[in-house]
Amino acid sequence: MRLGLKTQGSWQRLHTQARQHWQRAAAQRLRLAVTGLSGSGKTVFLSSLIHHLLHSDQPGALPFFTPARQGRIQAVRVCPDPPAGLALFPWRENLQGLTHQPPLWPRSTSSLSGVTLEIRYRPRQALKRLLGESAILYLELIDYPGEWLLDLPLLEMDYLSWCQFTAQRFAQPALQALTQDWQAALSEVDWLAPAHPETLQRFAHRYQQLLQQLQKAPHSFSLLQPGRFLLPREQKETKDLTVFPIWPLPLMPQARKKIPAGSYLETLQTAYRHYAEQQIRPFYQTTLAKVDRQIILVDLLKTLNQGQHCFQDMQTALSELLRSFQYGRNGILRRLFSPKIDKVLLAATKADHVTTNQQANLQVFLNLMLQESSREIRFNGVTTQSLSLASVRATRPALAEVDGQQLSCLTGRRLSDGQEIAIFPGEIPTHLPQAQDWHSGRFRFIDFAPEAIQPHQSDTGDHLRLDQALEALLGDRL
Ligand SMILES: Nc1nc2c(ncn2[C@@H]2O[C@H](COP(=O)(O)OP(=O)(O)OP(=O)(O)O)[C@@H](O)[C@H]2O)c(=O)[nH]1
Ligand SMILES: [Mg+2]
Repeated sequence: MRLGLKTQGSWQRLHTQARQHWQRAAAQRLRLAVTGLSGSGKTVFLSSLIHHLLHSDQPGALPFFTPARQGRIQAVRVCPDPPAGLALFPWRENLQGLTHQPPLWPRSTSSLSGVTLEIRYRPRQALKRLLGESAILYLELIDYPGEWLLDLPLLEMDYLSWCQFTAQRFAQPALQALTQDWQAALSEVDWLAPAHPETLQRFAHRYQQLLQQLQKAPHSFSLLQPGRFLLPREQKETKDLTVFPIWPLPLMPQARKKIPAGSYLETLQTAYRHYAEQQIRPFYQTTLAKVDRQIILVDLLKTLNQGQHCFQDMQTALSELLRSFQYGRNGILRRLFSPKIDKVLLAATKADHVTTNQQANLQVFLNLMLQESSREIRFNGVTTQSLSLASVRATRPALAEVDGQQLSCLTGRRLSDGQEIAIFPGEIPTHLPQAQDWHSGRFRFIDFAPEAIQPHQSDTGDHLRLDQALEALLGDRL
């Protein structure tokens, strides 16, 4: 059938419009969730990723990130407006710190922020007909205090269930002795009596102090809730927060309905609900519910330093909070309206704290720690990968001669005093250590000050495998 000229023109227009719609829809927005507990390296990872992507159009940048290696990245810039409703992630300040002399790590994060990167690239040959000669991917990144993640499981529990859950945790041998004073204080109050605001404030303050003590070394527990109690008391989110668990609970479970009006228990229940709905849920919905890809950052060296209880607690915390994310396969429409995470990268951070020959072991150890969680994720048809990385290097490999033998060691500036040192950081186990191995003082990893990153280029010597992480997370979308 032959089309008239007019019809042919309309058809052409329709076709072009359809292609433009497709180009807009096909993509080109990707939200990456950077998930990790406090101190796992989220802010450093984000800052470094922004720095290296901004310079990824230079020859030789990010060699294991295919679009960069193939020279298909045309230009990357930071959009002036952050993702809706968020303050701008302080990427400039963080990068100034890392290029400063002496370089500085960014401060621990105390509020929510975000940034969108606009990546202009030449699509792969196979996608050129669909996307045109040049396309844009908007990459949305969000940063938040790691402690906030710890509260996600509270969205699935009511107050009394949370009390029961915490009571069980505090009864565990590692926590029993540390929390016995708190448990004794709880039994001095009749929680069904009319509530006095000062008593509630006093207990809230005491509970906050307890959580902060449990978070610090040598205890180093991770699963501490409410997570906002781990932030300074002055902060507006925690100032008047009176969310703490109580037990024993005389009303469990039959008489849940008979809680006296105006009692401590009723007031605490209301405060808990309010906290979950006004603070946790909005954080979850605006930042975590609509993500496409996820990187889970884990500081394994901290667990090796602190021992078995720290390892197990971090493992539980991560597996609890990962349940809150939506995993599954994305069709094009789902990707636009209710995306699910379709790819997850597990990353052991601070890989520059171990010698080169131990970095593969770090990855093996990470897989052991997260094997159950990643199995759950894969059950949803989601691909998982793992690696060990350093977003910013703080050490250099060196060889030392001991008793005529050449041994691998590391050199760098110790964070605590800025001294240049050389150390043998020890080996990373490739199976879960036995109880006796944890107590042998075998692991003593220390923190290093960062090395300055090149301010105007993406230098492969400034990171370890950041390009491989980008390949796993974005390679198929560019
Ligand atoms: N050597 C080395 N140290 C790192 C690296 N990334 C992070 N660190 C160290 O880990 C610390 C914490 O990193 P952050 O990025 O601030 O951690 P975070 O996950 O953002 O922590 P919160 O903001 O508290 O949730 C830094 O101050 C560094 O000491 C890395 O790639 N290499
Ligand atoms: Mg941070």
